[in-house]
Amino acid sequence: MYGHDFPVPDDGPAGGLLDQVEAAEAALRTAADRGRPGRDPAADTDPQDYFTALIDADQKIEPRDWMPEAYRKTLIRQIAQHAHSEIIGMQPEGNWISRAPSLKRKAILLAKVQDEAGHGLYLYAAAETLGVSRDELVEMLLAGRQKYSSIFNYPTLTWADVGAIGWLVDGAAIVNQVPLCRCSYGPYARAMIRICKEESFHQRQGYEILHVLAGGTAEQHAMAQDAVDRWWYPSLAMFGPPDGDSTHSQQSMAWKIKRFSNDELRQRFVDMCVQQAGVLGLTLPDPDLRWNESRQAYDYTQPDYAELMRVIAGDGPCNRQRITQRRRADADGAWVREAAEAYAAKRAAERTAVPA
Ligand code: BYC
Repeated sequence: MYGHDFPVPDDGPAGGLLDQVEAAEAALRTAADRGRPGRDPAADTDPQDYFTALIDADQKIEPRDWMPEAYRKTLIRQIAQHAHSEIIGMQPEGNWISRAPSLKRKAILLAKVQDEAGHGLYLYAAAETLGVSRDELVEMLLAGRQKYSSIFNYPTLTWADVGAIGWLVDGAAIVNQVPLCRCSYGPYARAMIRICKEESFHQRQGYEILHVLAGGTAEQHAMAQDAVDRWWYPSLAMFGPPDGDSTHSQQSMAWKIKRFSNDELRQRFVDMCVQQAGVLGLTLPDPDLRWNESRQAYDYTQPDYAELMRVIAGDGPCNRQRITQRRRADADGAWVREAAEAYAAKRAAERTAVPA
């Protein structure tokens, strides 16, 4: 199913990561088969104690379970932000659908962008199990009260950017998301398993675009290198602020929502990309990138976190354009929602009508 049609390093792109997704899926089933820690309703167990016991036993918290309000709020924040990112993330790539260089490239890109819409829907559905509606979430995004990933506020200037997004942005997304397949909240973990399997295809399509360009004419090679130069640091910033400045990491890790810190995942991503860049024949734009024998990892230059904070706060190159387009799409789709509601009301009335 995941066969390669071009040369790739042993572990990638996404090769080893997919094995981790399979393992997370197996662990989910084993946990379900093992059964939950017993709870005698008559013994009146403290719900907080039972919640903690479930987390400690690596069981999933399900929508029917009691959960601390702060756990619920954290999940809504993170899952909604993730869903919004998938939907806004359709824009930079959608920008190239009408200009893809061939029919085959266009079909592949269309499929990928449609997948992102699907990911958004799985995630909104997972968030809805926490007692919030999709309409409320969309409203909060449009009003600027919820965020989406910083990365989608950068422009896609050339066709090579579509390749760089696939390789680097989807690559960073997978490194971040594979551990979320083991998240303690069941609906989010299950959505992530499906999403990660599809993301691996996304990463490979980007890698393949860059592979073709890097092996093409001098001009094409330069275009690929320029795209990697522009997307490298924003991709590193996707993992969030450094651990010392991350407000939520500690609590989210204690709840097993996050399994690794922002810096741990960023390092994992850098280590993965160095080898893959070598196969592409492209250079990562960091003169200080070098193997550190004692850490068994690459030393690298951190992204500009002040820039990350500016982009998150709304002042990136494309923030205004992205949110304007999303508001327009929402307004343009109002008639579809109204029609669906009218149809649902009609069907409900038919079901309750007393036959004459
Ligand atoms: N962008 O305490 P921290 C995709 C915010 S879609 C914006 O470390 P946390 C794709 C953070 O929310 C990929 N905001 O937070 C789609 C928090 O804000 P508030 C999207 C960011 O949650 C289409 C504050 O900074 N992936 O791949 O522990 C086409 C402090 O941060 C960012 C996900 O959403 C950022 N980069 O960790 C192609 C993954 N970083 O509300 C591709 C799920 C931080 O407290 N999310 N912030 O003011 C996560 O894993 C975590 O939420 C994060 C942040 C690692 C992102």
